[in-house]
Amino acid sequence: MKIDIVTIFPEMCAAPLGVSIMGRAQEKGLLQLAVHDLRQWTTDKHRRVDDEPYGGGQGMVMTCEPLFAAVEALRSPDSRVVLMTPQGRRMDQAVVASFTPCAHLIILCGHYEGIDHRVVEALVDDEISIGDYILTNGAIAANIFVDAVVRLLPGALGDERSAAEDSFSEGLIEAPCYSRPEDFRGMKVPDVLLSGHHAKIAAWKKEQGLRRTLTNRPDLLPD
Ligand code: JDE
Repeated sequence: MKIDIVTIFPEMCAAPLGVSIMGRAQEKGLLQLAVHDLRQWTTDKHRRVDDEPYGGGQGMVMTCEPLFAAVEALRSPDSRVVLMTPQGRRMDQAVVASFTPCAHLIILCGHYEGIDHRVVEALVDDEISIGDYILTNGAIAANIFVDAVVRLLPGALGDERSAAEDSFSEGLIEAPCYSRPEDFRGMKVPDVLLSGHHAKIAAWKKEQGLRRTLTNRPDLLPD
């Protein structure tokens, strides 16, 4: 997968996406990532990417010119253009998985109060929000989106277990987990996990998963 991120803060994506599993995905050739400074597509001497809103209102608006120039320079017939904005469709694991077949993503990072709507209408395929809160900068949201998509690419995890087995893929939260020591400052690992009784362990995990889902994420349970 090829991903181009367009932002006024390229350092905020280059560093986090250059290490760990995202860094390795690039070394393995699974991901071709490039982070671009939106200001390179400005033409005025102040390199402006924002202006006041028509009709008045709070804050500044990201203007058309640099964003159109960026997308026109980067796109190919198979690119999908994604805008990170709190006004977008809320991302979850199903939304993330829907992007894994894409050959090329161009990710525009929203900033300021808004983005000129002609960009959304003419260029953007998907407006994506990572959640119902406001960040200072869409580049932070882009890191989260890219990480979630790229870890699903075959070979990215290089891990014994597949991404398909993870929490959320089955619609519930998983059971709590424990490792050594059996007794830490008097806090003990549940006996069943030490029993070696696989059927009992499976039943316990299922029950605990349901219990945790009920307390932490009742919204995930079917009515
Ligand atoms: C992305 N979830 C949250 C913020 C913004 C008031 C102030 C600022 C037009 O694009 C944006 C992008 C962002 C940064 O991204 C997020 C985000 N997923 O906050 C604003 C909106 N209203 C606008």
